[in-house]
Parts: sequence; C-alpha cells; structure tokens
Amino acid sequence: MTADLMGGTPRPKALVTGITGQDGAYLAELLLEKGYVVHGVKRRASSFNTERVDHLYVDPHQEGVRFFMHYGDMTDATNLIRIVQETRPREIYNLAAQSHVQVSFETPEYTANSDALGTLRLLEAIRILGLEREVRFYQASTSEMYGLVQEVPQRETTPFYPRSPYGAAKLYGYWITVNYREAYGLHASNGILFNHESAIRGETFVTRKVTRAVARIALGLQDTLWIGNLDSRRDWGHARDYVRAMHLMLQQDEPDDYVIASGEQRSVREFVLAAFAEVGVRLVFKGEGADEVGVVDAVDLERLTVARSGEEGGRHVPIDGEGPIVPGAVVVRVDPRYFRPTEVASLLGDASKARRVLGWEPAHTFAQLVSEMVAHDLAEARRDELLRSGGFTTRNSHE
Ligand code: NDP
Ligand code: GDR
Repeated sequence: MTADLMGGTPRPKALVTGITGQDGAYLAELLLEKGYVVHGVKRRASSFNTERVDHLYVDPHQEGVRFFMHYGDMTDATNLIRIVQETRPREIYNLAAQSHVQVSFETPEYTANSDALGTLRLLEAIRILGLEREVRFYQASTSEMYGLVQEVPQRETTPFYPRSPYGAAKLYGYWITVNYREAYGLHASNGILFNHESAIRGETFVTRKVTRAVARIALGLQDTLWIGNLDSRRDWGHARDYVRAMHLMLQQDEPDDYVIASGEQRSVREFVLAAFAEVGVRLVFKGEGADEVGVVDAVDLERLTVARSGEEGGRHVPIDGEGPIVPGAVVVRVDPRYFRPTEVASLLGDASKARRVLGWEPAHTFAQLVSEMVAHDLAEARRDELLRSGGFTTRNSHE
C-alpha cells in the first residue's frame, strides 16, 4: 500500500504544530486512525521531548509511513514557511504554544512571541504561499480569554477579559485568525477550548500534579502535595473528546468559532478529594487560605492495598507503619508560591453551538477522567517503587 493513496484517492494531509504536547499526541492518533498523512512540528530540545508520540513513530525507511516530524519553532517564520511549502497540508492545526498560565507571568515576552506572533507567522506562511483557498486552519484558542468572566456560562458571544500574559497573547491569536478569515477568505476556525486533561497532561498543570502526587503518596514515595488556590473553579473535560471537536471544525463547509466544554464545574479542592478517594482515602480540609491543610480522615485499606499492589494483585507493597497515609496525617498543604498575580477564579462553558452544529458530544465523564488519571499515575508510581526497592534510581523531576 502506498502512503499517499487510500482506496485510490489521495490521503488527506495534516500539519500539526505542538505535536509533542498532550493535544498534539491525541490529535495525531485520531488523524492517523482516519487515514491521514500527519506531519508534526517539534522543537529541538537538549533531551528527548517526543515521549507522547513515540508510539506513533515508524522508521521513515519503511514503506507506507504516514507520520513525519519536522524540526521547527513558532518564533521562526522562515522555518514555518518552508515546512508548509514542503508538506502542503490540507489542514493545519496550530496547537503549539507556551501553554502554562503561571509561567506566562515569568516569560511574558516569549509567551507573546510564540502564542500571538507565532499564530500570525503561520497564517502569513499560508498567505505568502498562496494557499488561502486550499488550506483549512485550526487555532487553539482558550477559555482563558474569558478571564474575569463577564457572563456565566461562557459562550461564543461572551466578551473577553484575559487575566494573564498567556490569555492576552491567545486573544491576539484568536482575533488574527478571525481577521484572516474575513480579510482573505481563509477557512480558519477558533476552538475556544475549556480545560481538558488526561493521563498525558503536563505534570505541572493542576490535575496531573494532583493525580501524580496522590499516587506517589499512596506508594510512600512522597509525603505532601503542595498546592496553590484550592478555591479556583474549572470546567474540566477529557482531551480525547476535545481533539475530536478540532477535527470536526475543519470538516464544516464554513469556518466558525466554537466553545468546547463539559458544562460542569468543580473546584480544585473537589478535584483533590476525588483523586484521593480513588486510592481509598477520605480527606477533610481544615483551616483557611495559606493555612488550609488536607488531613486523612479515613482509609479504606482494601482499596489502598489494590492501589499499591495493582488490580492484578501484583507485588504486595506493605502498608502497616509505612508511608504517610494514616488517619490524622496532613497530606495536602498550600504554598502561596503557586498563587497567580491575577487569577481566573471561575470558568464554565456552554458548548451548545458545538453540539448543535458539529454534533459534538463528550464521551468521558469527570469521574472517568479522574479515575483514568489516577490509575495511570499509580502504575508509574508502582514502577518507581519497584525500581527503588531493587536499588535503582528513578527520575525525580520537580517544577
Ligand atoms: P502542551 O503544553 O501539552 O503542548 C504544547 C506544545 O507546543 C508542545 O508540543 C510544545 O513543545 C509546543 N511548543 C511550545 N512552544 C513552542 C514553540 N515556540 N515552537 C514550537 N512548538 C512549541 O499543551 P496542550 O496540548 O495542553 O494544548 C495544546 C494547545 O491548546 C496549546 O496552544 C494550548 O495553549 C491550547 N489550549 C489548551 C487547553 C488545555 O486545557 N489543554 C485548553 C485551551 C487551549 P514541547 O513538547 O517541546 O514543549
Ligand atoms: P489553567 O490550568 O491555568 O486553567 O490553564 P492549571 O491546571 O495550571 O490551573 C488551573 C487552576 O488551578 C489552580 N491551581 C494550580 N495550578 C497549578 N498549575 N499548580 C498548582 O499547584 C495549583 N494550585 C491551584 C490555578 O491557580 C488555576 O486556577 C490551562 C492550560 O492548559 C492553558 O493552556 C489552557 O488555555 C487553559 O487551561 C484552558
């Protein structure tokens, strides 16, 4: 079978920036399943940064390869022009970004360069190459643009009020995408996506930080989860559901902008409680503000044993007198270092337009999301515990 044909017709071809990120990896998987040829842009780094897409890699010397990666950067216009010219995709998904809100306060100029100007550079590449009528463009816009929310729930018509350098940069990316649609007739759409998570979410976003810490605390590899604003409320969905929406947007006859959200809201505190419950720990919060702590209230030993040993019975990791999980133990503490100069306190999306026009429906519930993330991090923690008990060292990265 040749790589370029599917049932005698040319395979659709997509270019994905940010391929090594959470969404890039899930989107690449989805597009490959649908028969696409997928080209991804990855950054040069001093260590491997392709872990999320390594399973999709096929040696390019083999026949029928449909997944390719190109070195590139959103801050390098000439490189983006060349990649678009060489790959000539039908669909471009612009997912690359400095995507961490708190980090954007530390690196505001770089965030604007990659997230705002980077989007412009990619749109200009399409225009310079005269591909406005051939290419469909997806921009990874965000609920962070609503920031200090002007309406609840937030929908496509809700006014924006960003609260971080990241939000402000993404707002430029949103409007320049609208402008290229209106000025040049480009099939360009914004997905205004609310927070979406998964087992491959970056370890410094709050959900993954929590599930990873819960797993490591359960295995006795860590004592405490240090956290920021527990009151913050988010509309959390599953990343696999959200990349389906990206693809659907580019299959419409007309380009448009869509909110993608679960329509449910929970606080960070609720997420922490749900994650600990997965390992059989009932937690209670005591105190206020920076003095608030999460204390172990009760332990379901059977559940904790399964969490530590694995469903399949695996290796028994003894509990008694070991590890931080005993009633009364403080396992969550607040570190004001994680507070943001300006916070987005509450986000809740209304995805009715996407449901109506795209026929999009999320397939995962909040409970499934938490359960999947904790299960994944428990497996990693069990591996680390096994290696350590065998005298090996394991990676111990911190933010
Ligand atoms: P990640 O942080 O997981 O991935 C970001 C990707 O962009 C990585 O591949 C990263 O490369 C790459 N990247 C960062 N800077 C550059 C640059 N200068 N040049 C080229 N590539 C770069 O983000 P997600 O997958 O979670 O999100 C995807 C997109 O959607 C982002 O634009 C994000 O802002 C946006 N978004 C995300 C939401 C979410 O809840 N996940 C919600 C709404 C919008 P590397 O791996 O080398 O770091
Ligand atoms: P967010 O995600 O800023 O919404 O941006 P993040 O998970 O970082 O924060 C969510 C909320 O949790 C609070 N929080 C903490 N956050 C982090 N990272 N670490 C902590 O220890 C912590 N404690 C409390 C935060 O203050 C915040 O209120 C994500 C990114 O994926 C963006 O790229 C995307 O655009 C938006 O979601 C939608």
